[in-house]
Amino acid sequence: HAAEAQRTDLMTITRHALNEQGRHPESRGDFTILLSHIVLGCKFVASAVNKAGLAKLIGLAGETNVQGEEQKKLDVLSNEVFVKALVSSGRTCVLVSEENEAAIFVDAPLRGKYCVCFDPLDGSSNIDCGVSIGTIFGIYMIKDKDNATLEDVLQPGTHMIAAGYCMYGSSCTLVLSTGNGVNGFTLDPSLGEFILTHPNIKIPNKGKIYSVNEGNARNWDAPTAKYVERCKFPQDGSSPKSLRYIGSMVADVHRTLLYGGIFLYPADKKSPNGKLRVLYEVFPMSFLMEQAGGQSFTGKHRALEIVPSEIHQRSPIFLGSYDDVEEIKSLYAAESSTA
Ligand code: P6P
Repeated sequence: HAAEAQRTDLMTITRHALNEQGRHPESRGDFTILLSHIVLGCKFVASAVNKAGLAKLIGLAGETNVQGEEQKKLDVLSNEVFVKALVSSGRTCVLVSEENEAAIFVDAPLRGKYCVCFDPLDGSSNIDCGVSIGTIFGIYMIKDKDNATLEDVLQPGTHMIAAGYCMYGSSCTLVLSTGNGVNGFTLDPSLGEFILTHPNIKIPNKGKIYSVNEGNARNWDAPTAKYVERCKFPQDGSSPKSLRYIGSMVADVHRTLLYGGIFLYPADKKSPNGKLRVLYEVFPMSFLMEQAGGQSFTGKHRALEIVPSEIHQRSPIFLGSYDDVEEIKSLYAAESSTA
């Protein structure tokens, strides 16, 4: 009967959000409505990514498909779908997208109380070879709905109220936190529903994997170089860590979250602020890592404590298992104490 009950007791992401809403008696369900529109965007992208190879959605904008229609690049298409879904939800006020140079301010009739920062299709350079890609999002509350300004999306990551990502891979998995732990949902295409498959995800305290683009090694600073050296040649006689690097942040972070280990995109001589963007890559992934019992560090301080000054600002990032990040924090601390 238990197995039967599980098959019929479908914990969809919407039902899960409603349960969470119960923790906020004052809530009028606005977040659940916002989430349902984010989920709609993810379902659209999942479908488009799966068809990409067939419908020639991949490749450069301006190409025409078999019907001779002009094709939009998948990341452009995904961005349009997310922007329209978020605006039409009537629950957003300011949007920041990796695809839009300027922030989007929602007009009064549809204005709501949330600000959403998102990368509609992160890792899109990997689409053509079928590597997993993803959508990443972070959510703030507006400060004053009738006076939305850029300050509403230049808040530190500690002010985010929710964050998540959707990975489009062998299966479509949406990982979400609203500040009460991390839960994973898998899209059941036959239902068109995200079903809870990974309740209360906790990252192992220590992992056996490090994830970094070794091709940048000659540009690393000393603490990063020393940390990676220790991964390969442990001083305590333990076995070396394995290197796993997919080059798609959502896939590398998802593996780190489930298996443990550390993901690094350090600053280097080429990119003094690293490559990854604060508002819609570093903050959401750092939020999730902390909620799962891990941590996230910039090389100077806790990543969520960055106070952004520009919406597409970048930051170095070291995130993952608590003990692994502690080790690189101690190397940076040692360097700054001798500097
Ligand atoms: P590199 C993809 O282009 C991306 O933005 C992230 O998804 C990924 O983690 C990173 O860049 C990969 O960068 O320099 O190693 O190719």
